[in-house]
Amino acid sequence: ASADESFGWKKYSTLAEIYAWLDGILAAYPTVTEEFIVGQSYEGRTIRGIKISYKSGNPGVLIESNIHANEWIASATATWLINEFLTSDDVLVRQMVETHDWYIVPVLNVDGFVYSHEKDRMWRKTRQPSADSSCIGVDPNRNFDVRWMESDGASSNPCDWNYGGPHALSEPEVQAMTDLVISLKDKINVMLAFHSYSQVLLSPYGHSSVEFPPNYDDLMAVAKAYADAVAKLPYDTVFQYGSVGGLLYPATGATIDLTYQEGIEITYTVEFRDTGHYGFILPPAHIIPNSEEALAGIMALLEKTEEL
Ligand code: ING
Ligand code: ZN
Repeated sequence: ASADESFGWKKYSTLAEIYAWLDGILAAYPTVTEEFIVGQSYEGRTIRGIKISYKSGNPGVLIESNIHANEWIASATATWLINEFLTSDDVLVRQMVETHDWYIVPVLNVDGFVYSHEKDRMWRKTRQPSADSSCIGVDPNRNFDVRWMESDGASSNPCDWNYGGPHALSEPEVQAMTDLVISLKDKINVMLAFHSYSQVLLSPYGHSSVEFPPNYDDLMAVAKAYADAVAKLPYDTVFQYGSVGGLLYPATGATIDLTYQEGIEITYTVEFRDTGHYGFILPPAHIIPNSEEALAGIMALLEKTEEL
């Protein structure tokens, strides 16, 4: 059986299963794939990424997935997309795939992801202990060094789900992702961070509900293209869009604010299915439809971006 048949996307996979599958993909497609190492987690796990490139020097797309441990649909979708990019024979998919260089990190918060599989399904944060509390872990999407802790959406209480950490970049996973963004920024035009749930595309900024980035109109036009493409599929899935601060809640220290600051001006958090019925515990039957929506959305997003 090929790597994709044994994987199947009929259930959520563990980190070990995802990494074994990734090994199979790298071995099966050696001319167009390449591994990159993002770094090491607090507990010493390797954070792995895959580059897919059919032609060097294409505009780059960076995908971060599962910075939050309990959002399992993120890595399920990221792995489905990797497979689709390598195996699809749809003309439009092939054209999109082969005219971009893809940098995909299927599981960024590896320690939290393992913990969410083995101990606590709802675990969100990293697993580094706190020096002044018995509570464990930091919200890595509040720990980047961009307006760190300058919003109510980041907590200074180590026991909170959105704890920003003792200082910016206290989490090795966040430092590693920061280094990756800085090393790739000149090659990347688009960055997406895969999360769940809410069915929204969230642009920068995180810090304000009244201040918007200079290219906000473009960001919304591109997000609309994604939402419109999802709406054309036969699933009745509705995506909304807006800025983090405007649509959601002001929250600082997130990856998308770093990528925006570093000049990657088309950048979103994509919050996948659903709108709260199952929430984080999305049944695995949603993996493939959610992934199809992500593929259609990303194709439209890139097409619209390239019209700008
Ligand atoms: N939502 C995101 C979170 O980190 C977000 C929303 C995106 C906040 C970007 C700040 C910046 O809270 C989930 N579900 O994690
Ligand atoms: Zn999240």
